Amino acid sequence: MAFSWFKKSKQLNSPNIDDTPVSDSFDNSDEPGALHEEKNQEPEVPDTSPATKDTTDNSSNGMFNRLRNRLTRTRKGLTSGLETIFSGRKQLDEELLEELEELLITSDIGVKTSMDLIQHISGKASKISDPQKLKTILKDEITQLLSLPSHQAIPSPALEPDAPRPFVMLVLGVNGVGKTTTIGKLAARYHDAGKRVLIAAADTFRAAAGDQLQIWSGRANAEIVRHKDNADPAAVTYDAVSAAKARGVDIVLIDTAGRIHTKTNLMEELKKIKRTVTKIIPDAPHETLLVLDATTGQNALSQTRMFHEAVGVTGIALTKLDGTAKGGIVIGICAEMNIPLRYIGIGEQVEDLQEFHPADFTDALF
Ligand SMILES: Nc1nc2c(ncn2[C@@H]2O[C@H](COP(=O)(O)OP(=O)(O)OP(=O)(O)O)[C@@H](O)[C@H]2O)c(=O)[nH]1
Ligand SMILES: [Mg+2]
Repeated sequence: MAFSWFKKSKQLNSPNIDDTPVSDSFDNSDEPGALHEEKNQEPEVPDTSPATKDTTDNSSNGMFNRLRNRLTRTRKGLTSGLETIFSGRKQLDEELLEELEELLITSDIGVKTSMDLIQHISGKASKISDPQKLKTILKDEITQLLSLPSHQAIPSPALEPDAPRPFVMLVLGVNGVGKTTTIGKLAARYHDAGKRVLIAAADTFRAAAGDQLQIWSGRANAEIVRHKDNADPAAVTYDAVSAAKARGVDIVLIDTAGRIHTKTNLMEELKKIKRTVTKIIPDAPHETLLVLDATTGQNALSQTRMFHEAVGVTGIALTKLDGTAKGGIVIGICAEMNIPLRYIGIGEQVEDLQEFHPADFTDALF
């Protein structure tokens, strides 16, 4: 069924994805409650769930419950939005599709991906007579979108049986996105998997950064290589990777600054760190992990393009999905970037980093 809606020339660049300036600070302005009416909500995961009690249940059920719980804001935004736009209507017409597209864009799925989804849904319009049916079809479409072979990447290459040793992971991202926290969580995960982990404190810009990392390394039983504040990050990297090689460490995690003293460009600094790693281990870094903050919405896409162009990103970790109604950014990243989303951050605790599994994510979202 063709809707004239599709013939309308839409502004693909509005909001402007490519030209969005990269935020130098972390945008905390997301107020999910204000985005959508919160009527007709689904029942929440009961308060007795492990996530609510903040105890750790790492069974697959426990992890799924925690994921579902932490995605509550995004889920409520989507489901109550679907109810609202369907209220008083009996069928999926052009106007409803426009409102649906707006809802998807508000959830930060992205303009292009939202339009693609709407196009598919409009083809099934005759089958959609109530919000529940619409929800099912939207879920199917998103599942299909995330099921493309390009999104079925290995979630944790460092834990693959044939992973290089030491496996060197360079962690990047603008300031405040959650790099250090993600490194701490990864270090704990790798330690629990029986790996010997070393952290390089190559963020020498912020005085407290090394201390923060020291605390995380203590929690995760990881070794740490640290120099004085304002030391050369490449020198820290050199010492850390050399030590890892000499000591037979399995995994090296390099924490970098999101912001540096003005004279040197951040990207130039990162390139230098990368060259230093390569000097010691020619095929390293084996992973260049970009950390993105989900609450910054579409800005995350422009950050990805910027870092990828400069240093070549091989994997993404998307943090703070618990703090936003805009969790649709996961779908936007998967659909628009050809870089695997490996981890999602759903809280500040060590167990709040999960490998990204598209099917679980979609189930938790609806
Ligand atoms: N709610 C929530 N908070 C998170 C998550 N990941 C990180 N944070 C918080 O975000 C804040 C910034 O995290 P950091 O790890 O210090 O970020 P960073 O990128 O290392 O910051 P800089 O070193 O200043 O560039 C901290 O308060 C973290 O606890 C997450 O998944 N959910
Ligand atoms: Mg940091």
